[in-house]
Amino acid sequence: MKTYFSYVWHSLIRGVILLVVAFSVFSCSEQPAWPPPPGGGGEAFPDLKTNAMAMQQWQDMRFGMFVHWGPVALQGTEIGWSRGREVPISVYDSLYLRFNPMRFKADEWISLAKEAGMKYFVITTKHHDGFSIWPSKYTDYDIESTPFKRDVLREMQLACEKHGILFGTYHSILDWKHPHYTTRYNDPRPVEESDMSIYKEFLFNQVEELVEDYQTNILWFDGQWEASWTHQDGMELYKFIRDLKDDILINNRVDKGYKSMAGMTDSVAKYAGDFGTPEQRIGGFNRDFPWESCITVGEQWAWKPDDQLKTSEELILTLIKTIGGNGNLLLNVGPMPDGRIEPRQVELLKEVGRWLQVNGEGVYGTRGGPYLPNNQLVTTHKGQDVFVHVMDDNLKEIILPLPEGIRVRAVSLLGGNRVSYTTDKENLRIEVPDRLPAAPAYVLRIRINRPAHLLDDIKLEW
Ligand code: FHN
Repeated sequence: MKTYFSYVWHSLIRGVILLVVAFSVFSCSEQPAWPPPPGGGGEAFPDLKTNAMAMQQWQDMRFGMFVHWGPVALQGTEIGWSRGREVPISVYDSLYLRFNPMRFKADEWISLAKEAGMKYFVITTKHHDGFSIWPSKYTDYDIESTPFKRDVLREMQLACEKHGILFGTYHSILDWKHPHYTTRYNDPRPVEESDMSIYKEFLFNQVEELVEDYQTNILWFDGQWEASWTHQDGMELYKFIRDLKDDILINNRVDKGYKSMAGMTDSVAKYAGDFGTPEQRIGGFNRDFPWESCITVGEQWAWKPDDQLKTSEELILTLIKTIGGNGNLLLNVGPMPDGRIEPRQVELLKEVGRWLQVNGEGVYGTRGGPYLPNNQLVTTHKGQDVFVHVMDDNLKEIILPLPEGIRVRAVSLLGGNRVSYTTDKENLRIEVPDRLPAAPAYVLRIRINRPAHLLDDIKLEW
């Protein structure tokens, strides 16, 4: 027999369940439906748009590991560029015969990426020097012809899958070694007998291997700038890849629209590509076209003995300024010839990871703004939260303009407690807590009364 008490109790439980369901539906409905990304196949394929879900997931990740590696690590000079320059071509092109990185462990690299707070991974499959880091069906100048023989790319793919890190690949369009690529670099070989149609078939075949055999999720092209590669070639390659795998992301260096300084694309309608690629610099604030800064931990892309490395503070501030501009950061390490990432770089990445363990809520799944960056702070936002990344720990008060209709529900310090604040008709005034986490930046979370992505960009007048 049901007693009155059990009836009341069950009604209460049912009511709580209904409330939880209603709240979760409402809060999910608060999740922003990000505007469709503008990129795609360019003017030749105007209806071929960037895969919106793939782009949203990639932007949510915000932070990835870039790796430039190959037999050139034996020399310690720059990959591709030192061939025929600091290193005679005959010497450079024979390095693979000595390449035997016996201490290479893909799991170690990806475990480090994970500990650093990186969510995706991009490795050079073939750089400008033409060496393929997987056993390609289309060349013998590849990993299978080295003493090491192991399929580095497969091992990286499997390690990424094991650790839940998105697997991506860098591939150089230009190839200064291939006989049919018609632009030479410090190389006396004539090009009269060279046939770009033969080279393009080789390039497309290798790209198909990366997509079909290794299921890459990101094709990070480079080396698009020489006359041998045309705008039409770029759009054709973009379409070819998307026909193979629709939910892949392809950067703007597949085509000719890359603007070197800004790293963005001259015209998204004209040129193919899904995201912009400012290099060795932090891109400008841009919520219209997705972008990613690629930056080295040291000064060289490939490993160099005693390279001048950035500090962990510099790396953390670089990450903050990048996401504050609505970009992703692809941070590059150059592994050593024995297959290890050098201990100095390992420690730097672990430092970044420790900062992200406290402040990751203000990074992952966010977008830049709504307050435009300045020298003291940048902001990111997610749902009804605005995150203020404060890079100046001398500030005693932070004043943020409040757009009409915006109400502040709470302010708190990530990794800390609630923070005192006052509001008037125009501003939010935050009293900076006395005790702050370790430098180089602390993050405040401001919960407001509506989805922050609806706010327009707000300029800070200070
Ligand atoms: O020439 C390359 C360079 O070696 C490196 O790969 C960077 C990073 O993507 N991209 C080119 C320089 O713009």
